Amino acid sequence: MTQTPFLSTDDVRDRFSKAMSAMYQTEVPQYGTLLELVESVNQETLRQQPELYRRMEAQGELARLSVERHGAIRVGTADELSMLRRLFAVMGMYPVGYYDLSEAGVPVHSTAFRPIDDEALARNPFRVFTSLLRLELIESETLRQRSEEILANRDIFTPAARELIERHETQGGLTSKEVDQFVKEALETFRWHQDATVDLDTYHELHDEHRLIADVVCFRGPHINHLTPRTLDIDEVQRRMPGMGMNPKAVIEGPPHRECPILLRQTSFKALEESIRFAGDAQGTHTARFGEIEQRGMALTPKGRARYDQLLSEGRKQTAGLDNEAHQVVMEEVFSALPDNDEAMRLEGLAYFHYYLTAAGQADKKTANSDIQALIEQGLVEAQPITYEDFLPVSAAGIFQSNLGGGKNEAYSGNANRDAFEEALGAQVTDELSLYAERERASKESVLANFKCEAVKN
Ligand code: OOG
Ligand code: NI
Repeated sequence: MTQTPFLSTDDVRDRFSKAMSAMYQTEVPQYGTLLELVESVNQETLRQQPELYRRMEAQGELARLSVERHGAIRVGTADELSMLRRLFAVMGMYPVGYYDLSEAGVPVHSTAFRPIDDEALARNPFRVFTSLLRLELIESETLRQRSEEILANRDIFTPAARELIERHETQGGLTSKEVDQFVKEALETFRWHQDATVDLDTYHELHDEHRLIADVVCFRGPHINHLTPRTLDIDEVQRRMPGMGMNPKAVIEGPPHRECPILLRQTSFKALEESIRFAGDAQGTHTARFGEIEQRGMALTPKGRARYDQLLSEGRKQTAGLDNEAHQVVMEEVFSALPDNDEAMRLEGLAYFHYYLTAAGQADKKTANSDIQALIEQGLVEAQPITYEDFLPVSAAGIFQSNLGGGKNEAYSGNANRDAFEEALGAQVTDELSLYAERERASKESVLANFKCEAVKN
């Protein structure tokens, strides 16, 4: 057997995400504190819940509990976005999902570059929420042109990064040594810059239109603006943040606490004000970078998602202005309309499940049955909820807003434009729901193949 000289894209992603985490901890020490807090809450939770410990150990989840789940960046042009697509492909990350944030008053639309296969997700689930600034939504013609000119004058990729991306594409991979170089060069794109490319007046003009525009346009690169580890108890981390010197956002976004978690819950410590040197040597500040945590639950079907969206908007009507504790109480009440156990979620077609053979199912040599529910009742098959691997636009908007000083501009809304986004990207985004549906279907098919008929079994 000939050995491929190339490292797997999963290994590239693993090396890159670890290097990115190390860089971000040096750049934003408070993020290191957040990692420590999350780690201690996770350990306590595992000690208090031996069943959770056993399940996570059995699923090989413990070793990667502390690796980051996602980060986020914002870019300014179609060229930057399409080159990022090629850069992320080197790490086995592909655009999944289209998120319209204009609806929430933020002039961007986004996708998540992420691994797609189960094995790739299990190896390292790192993903990057990537937003493209929509200059076409800015009303002022002069500001728009000025932004375009500034953006046209920067290259957010190093020449060596471009060269290695091309090499990956032509030779079909990178050697271990090339990967080390690639990680080093790619990191340059995500680094923080203390020097702005514009003078203080230009910064203020752009900032006054929307802080996000200043954040994207005024710097040499799309600094990583947060990283996000996974927590096993988001409510507890939110409670303890102030005691560790962190200023948490007002409320935890997404669904409330449940016995059977759904989708995604998120919170963050608020972005820090950092000093910047502007062109002409003026000193000023910019607020962009924060730290976030997430807790994931089961992926919902379109029917389940419609229920979620409806309950969320009902909840939001009742929670305006409430602090997190009161907000969560109301949300739990509102969400009690959704069944809180795996079986009901499955039988009502509200969530996606992966079907497995139980030990008895594997040993079985006589059953012939194509009714999955009957097989479950006989103890031959078992269904496990599929974890949601994507993002939620309303939550993302909440995260944006709490870190952008509440900046929200109704004038941007109602402007979803997936076609324009895909044209800028140079590719189509994969529909996230189709991935869960396909995984459920394939698992069902492979389980049922086992119970077809005697002839097949012998
Ligand atoms: C991205 C905000 C969205 C999430 O976790 O929903 C996000 C940004 O602020 O650039 O990261
Ligand atoms: Ni995030």
